[in-house]
Amino acid sequence: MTAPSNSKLPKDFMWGFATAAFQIEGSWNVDGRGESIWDGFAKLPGKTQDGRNGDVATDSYKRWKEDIALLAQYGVKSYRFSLSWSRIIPLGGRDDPINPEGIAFYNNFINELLKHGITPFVTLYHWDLPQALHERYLGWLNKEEIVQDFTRYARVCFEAFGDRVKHWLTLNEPWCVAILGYGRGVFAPGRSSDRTRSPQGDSSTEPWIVGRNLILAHAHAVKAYREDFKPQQKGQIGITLNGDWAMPYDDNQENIDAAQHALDFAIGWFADPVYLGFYPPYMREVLGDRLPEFTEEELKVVKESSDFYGMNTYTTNLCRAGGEDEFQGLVDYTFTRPDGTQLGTQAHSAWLQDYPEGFRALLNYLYKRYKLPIYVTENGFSVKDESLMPREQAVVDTDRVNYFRGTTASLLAAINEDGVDVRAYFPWSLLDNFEWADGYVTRFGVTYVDYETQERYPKESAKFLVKWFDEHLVGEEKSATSTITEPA
Ligand code: PNW
Repeated sequence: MTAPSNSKLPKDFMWGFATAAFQIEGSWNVDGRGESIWDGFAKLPGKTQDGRNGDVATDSYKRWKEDIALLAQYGVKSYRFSLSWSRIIPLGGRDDPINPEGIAFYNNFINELLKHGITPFVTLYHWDLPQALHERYLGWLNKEEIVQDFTRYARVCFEAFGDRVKHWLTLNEPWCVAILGYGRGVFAPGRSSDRTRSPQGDSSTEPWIVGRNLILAHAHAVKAYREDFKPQQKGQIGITLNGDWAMPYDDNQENIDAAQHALDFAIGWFADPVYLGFYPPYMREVLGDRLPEFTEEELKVVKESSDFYGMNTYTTNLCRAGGEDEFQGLVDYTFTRPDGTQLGTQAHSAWLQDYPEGFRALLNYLYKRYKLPIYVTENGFSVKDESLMPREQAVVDTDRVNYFRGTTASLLAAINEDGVDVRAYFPWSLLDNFEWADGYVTRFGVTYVDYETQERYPKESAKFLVKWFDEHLVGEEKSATSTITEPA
């Protein structure tokens, strides 16, 4: 039975799965790769929940063909992955040598994707800063150096891969880089004012400086692309931001305001400068001079420096005024409603509950405010205690299936009923993988990874998504089979 056309996705809608280099590649010291800040950080005692690191991860540097075969089997149209800066320029800097083996690896990878008719969606920076840049000049804290080094790295990538890559993301989730890396100190490089956590750092100033520098690095890479590559390569480039829907806890005006304040700090901090050309006034009010300004010259580069809105989103928070946490805009977050019920199903990650209505509301909010096509570059769910289950049980990931049933319905409603221009949807993640400070305890994959054998097993959620997109995409015959086979 075919669904009526208003319940279909628009023509050319892209879907596929997302990953990031450090979370899957492993082979941290192979073929000339340099060290990244996450290599050392994950090996420090107490930094990951299970004490494990990214040395092997899902072994995807070696099993890349297998990963692509899996994508082809799922019948995706697109794949979002990131490049490892330290494979391409091992020491990272603008005068440091390029590693031909790094370039060759991603060339082969991209060619293999294209051979299967899968469109590459490439992130330049998913948190794995070359360690040498942190040692030389404190990485993202150093505006002059990092902007030039990141721009050169971006140019090297456009030059090497831009003939085939037409969808670029500069930075993944700058909020996480700045707040979790330089404020809370739970992500590399682990700086914080909390001296039980870190010998160095100042959580009251560094995150805001890093945020400004991330925006500038992004903007200069985009400028380079638009001036020197886009005319021939004709691709699109933008940034991708994390941000969850914020709902007032109740009808009190102060809580209605609090929800907007939460959005200002989580999303507006980056999105307002990049799309509108100024910081949210509420941030200035709270942070005063600690929020570093852009010069006139800088603002010209920053404003309108993204061709689309790249949206990573997972959940919804109920917001109450009077919070103490500056990183949340002095807003209190909860999942418990005034009547004591929970907003949705709890994930393994403490910060995540399933609330699909929030996904639809956020799509509407972003489209109204920033008025650009939206690419959903991440969306996913970690099932509670999944890593404690035997594999046979873990692949029956009912809570994740319900999550994707909800978000796909919201996606369709936002497009067809609300008129939001959404062009792509990338569930996180293709595979269970290295979940940063959680180590391997938290699984986000639609494919189960047995970390003893590195064998991959499709979960029910993969089957659900494959079938759902099969039913909702219009047009051409799909090249891949949508029957999913289990490994022998
Ligand atoms: C994103 N939070 O990170 C990242 O882009 C992925 O690399 C990651 O694996 C995925 O989401 C799942 O966590 C986040 O604390 C990390 O709210 C932390 C938060 C949100 C997103």
